[in-house]
Amino acid sequence: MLEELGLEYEHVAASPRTEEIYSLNPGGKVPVLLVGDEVVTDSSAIIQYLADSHNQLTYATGTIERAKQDSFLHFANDEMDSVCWTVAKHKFVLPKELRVQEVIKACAYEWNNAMKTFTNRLGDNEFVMGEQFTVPDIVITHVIGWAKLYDFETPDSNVLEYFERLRSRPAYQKVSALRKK
Ligand SMILES: N[C@@H](CCC(=O)N[C@@H](CS)C(=O)NCC(=O)O)C(=O)O
Repeated sequence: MLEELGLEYEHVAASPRTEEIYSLNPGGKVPVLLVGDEVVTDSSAIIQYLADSHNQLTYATGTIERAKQDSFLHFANDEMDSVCWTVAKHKFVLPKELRVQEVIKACAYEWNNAMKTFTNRLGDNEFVMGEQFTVPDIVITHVIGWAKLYDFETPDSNVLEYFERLRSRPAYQKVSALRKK
């Protein structure tokens, strides 16, 4: 979102569950956004704040468009991101004795259901909200990329075209290169 907005920022490649991060986020999770002395945690809150405070890449609060935009954001978090996060937990995050391999099959099933819903919700739109690129497009593109790491399928249709289109954006390309360093 910082790149999409063309803002200047400092990126600190901090690891989760370190003293540095616990001092900013009691959950020990990354990312965190520092704005002066203030700390904002949780990716969706971070990118929505950046969009709102710059009045760009978002519809205004209280509009029907914003309700629909938020609906895509909740859908992405509840039905896409949570599935990938559950896989991550059972592959490498949880203590070994708590990991359950069968859960991963259930997640693949849930992912495919989410993709059916998303195929219908996206339709022929360029972005989820139509012609306007907004906050949920960032989250959804990120999560589809994440799902590919687990060999979850992206329907070879409007969804794949959307993913390739969004991934080719200069901001995405720049941040991907940063992550590979
Ligand atoms: N709700 C948070 C979740 C962030 C999250 O789970 N981050 C992972 C890294 S991508 C993490 O810090 N994991 C460490 C842990 O779970 O202890 C968000 O949306 O930013």
